[in-house]
Amino acid sequence: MAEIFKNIPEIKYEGKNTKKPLAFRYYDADRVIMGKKMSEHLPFAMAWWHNLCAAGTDMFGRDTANKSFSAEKGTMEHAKAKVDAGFEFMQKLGIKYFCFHDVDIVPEAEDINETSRRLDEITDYILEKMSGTDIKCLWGTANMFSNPRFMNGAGSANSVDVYCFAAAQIKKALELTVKLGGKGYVFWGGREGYETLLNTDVKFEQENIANLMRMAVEYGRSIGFTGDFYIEPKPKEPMKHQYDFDAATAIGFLRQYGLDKDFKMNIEANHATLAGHTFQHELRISAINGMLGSIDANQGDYLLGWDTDEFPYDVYESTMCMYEVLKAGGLTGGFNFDAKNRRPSNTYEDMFHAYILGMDTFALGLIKAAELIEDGELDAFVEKRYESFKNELGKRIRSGNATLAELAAEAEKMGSCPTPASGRQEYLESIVNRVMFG
Ligand code: XUL
Ligand code: CO
Repeated sequence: MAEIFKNIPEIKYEGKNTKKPLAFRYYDADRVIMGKKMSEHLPFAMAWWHNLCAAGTDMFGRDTANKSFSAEKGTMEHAKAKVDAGFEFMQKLGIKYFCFHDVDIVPEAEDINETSRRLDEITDYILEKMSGTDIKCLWGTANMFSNPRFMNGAGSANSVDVYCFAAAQIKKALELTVKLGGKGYVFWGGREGYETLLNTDVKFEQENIANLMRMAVEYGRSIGFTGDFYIEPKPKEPMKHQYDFDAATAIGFLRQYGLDKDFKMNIEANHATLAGHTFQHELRISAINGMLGSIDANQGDYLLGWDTDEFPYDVYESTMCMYEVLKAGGLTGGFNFDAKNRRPSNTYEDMFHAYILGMDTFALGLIKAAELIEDGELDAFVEKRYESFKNELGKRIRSGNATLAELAAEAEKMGSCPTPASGRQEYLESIVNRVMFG
């Protein structure tokens, strides 16, 4: 097999002082942090669509990068060249997982039967490439947002015919995920929402989405899929309003329709900020509900109101992410770089720089999060902050046995409320800085 990324060596850990551009400064796969290797804490994944398909096209201009990999685009030769490029790329970086949509791995045909045939062929080829490597599939999904047939939604479509196409794509993508040994299956509802309530029956659409998910779970389990299904919340874009607005909304939806045993969240950093939350907030809400499954690791831009899908470099954010992940006992999924090079970063080398940046940002975040936990001051503060609930009355409140009248009587006995204690936010932020830079 001819080398595609010529002049790019295997990327190695060289330490933070190295001046070598193509090297890890923080990601040291075998380094043990809190009893586990970095590579186990951080199961990184390559996103097929951004890395092997996206070439810099935006609303105002065409491709800037060449992702033909020496084959003609739109052909099965090109699909195979992308597989070759993807495996060489992952091997050079030591990435052990990949994520894909059905239409990332083959050119979509007019007829869905032909698309399915192509998908069978390419997944045979991917399986061949996987054998003899330790590269695995993290999750698969069906793209139910690009094709014009989904302009009115997929699971939320107003047409039974379109709904059938969504079902067919999910069925096939589940079969492919099982064939490739995928750990998870994602639902990202890009077209599951509305532009205007003037033409939309929200309850009807949500029931249909839930039914489609239920059928997916039933079918997936029947063909041996034992992994997690994920909802990937996002509040908007492409739709004005998307039903899976944020983790709290998606978890409520899953519980309402009895899907919560089979689903977890796939939390994307940039989606969190679009919803007006921090990344950490979305992770915390998922974790406390037992639904922290997987992560789409990227970063938004606070000055821009859309999903910029940048490679993460904000170490505060990755630290607080890893703080949540460590406290939750790790992920069942992994860290998928749902991120793309900026349009002017258009060379093969830039693809490597992007992943090196992302992997180093999360490695550094892991190191700092472990230090924060080992330091213990934040935990001790939180523990102390709620300590009044350890008295008899507090215990009765916590166990759900107190009555409103009893508590009111207590307040009346006190007459005026004792001065509440400070939340010490600025002090706690200075502890974070001490651990980050001290
Ligand atoms: C879109 C997005 C998707 C999902 C998979 O914002 O994040 O790429 O991750 O469909
Ligand atoms: Co994503």
